[in-house]
Amino acid sequence: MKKLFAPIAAKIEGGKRISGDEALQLAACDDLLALGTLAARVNKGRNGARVFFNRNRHINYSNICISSCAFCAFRRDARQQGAFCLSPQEVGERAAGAAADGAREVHVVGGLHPGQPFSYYLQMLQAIRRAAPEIHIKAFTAVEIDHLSRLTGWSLDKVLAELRAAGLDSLPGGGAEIFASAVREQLCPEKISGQRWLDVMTSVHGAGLRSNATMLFGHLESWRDRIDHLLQLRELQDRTGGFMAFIPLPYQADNTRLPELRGPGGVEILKTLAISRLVLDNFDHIKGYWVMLGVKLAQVALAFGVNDLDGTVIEERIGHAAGAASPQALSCDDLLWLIRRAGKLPVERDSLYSTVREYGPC
Ligand code: V47
Repeated sequence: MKKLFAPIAAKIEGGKRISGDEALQLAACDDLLALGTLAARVNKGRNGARVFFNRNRHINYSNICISSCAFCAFRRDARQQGAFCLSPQEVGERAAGAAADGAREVHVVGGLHPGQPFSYYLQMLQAIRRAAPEIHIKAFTAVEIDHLSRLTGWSLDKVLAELRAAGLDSLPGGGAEIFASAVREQLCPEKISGQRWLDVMTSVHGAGLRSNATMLFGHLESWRDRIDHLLQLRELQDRTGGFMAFIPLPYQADNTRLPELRGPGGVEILKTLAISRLVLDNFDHIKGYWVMLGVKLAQVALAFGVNDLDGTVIEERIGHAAGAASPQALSCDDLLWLIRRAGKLPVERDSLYSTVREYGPC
């Protein structure tokens, strides 16, 4: 393996782009630490010792969803026990509470609701804007945007323009899952295709909005599927430059319809993070989402090419419904401690990665 690894490592160190086949060869490498060191070096070239975090709050406006994805433990049918749908005013109140606690961003997502009209989503954004005028509204995955386009019969551009006028600032990266159609067919047959997810993001970026991108991994997909997912994101990023961070999400299996899969182990998670850093040479940030990674592995991930720990989060429901063992929230002190104890420099950022405050080593 060393024979194969060295020329690919040299290529990366020389600033050259690697191919899908080369990425697959890296995936076959069982020297985890060599991969991690390489990814960490690439990250250091971009971000130095700086590790970003933000003060944010997740708000799930509803778990009622017309799609029934096999991996999702969060969704409910409208009449099922535990189903909920917040009013725009309730979402606004949560945003006001978040702002009062110092949050700069709300991350607002929900299921594909069968009954709410487009005005519900506009009112939700307006209610947040009224209740917390300064807060950055990162809301609605590409899957929700597609739903709203079908609901209204409007083009993606018109839907995005209306949402933007009501207060939308950027989009999260959820709903990408894994683009490979054969796996998607088993995992989430009712969901939009991988190509449609990419088309929505093309419109999002074309409208001047920034977004993130995710990949759900460690379920039915192969390494080839993962690399294919990364290459499609890299290709779109070449065209639009609109992605800020890439966020690999390890599968959490509890209460899903695929519980026997267990999800990836720590070695596989670190390897996937490192390879993401190495393939996505046009992404500035690889986010280690501590909710899904677990807090301690997220800290270790800072030595494997990760340069962002997301944020305080406050109330996470999607990962925890599926058994994520992490806490509901981290304080700023927790995040500072984790980053410093990894030998890095914490930087509080805003939602578009402008620096809010640089913290020293201790
Ligand atoms: O879209 C659902 C995934 C996503 C499970 O953009 C699961 O800044 C693991 O997208 N196991 C929601 N993952 C989370 C998300 C996100 C999180 C943090 C930051 C950002 C950002 C985006 O979680 C869903 C889906 O892909 N998911 N169920 C599960 N059982």
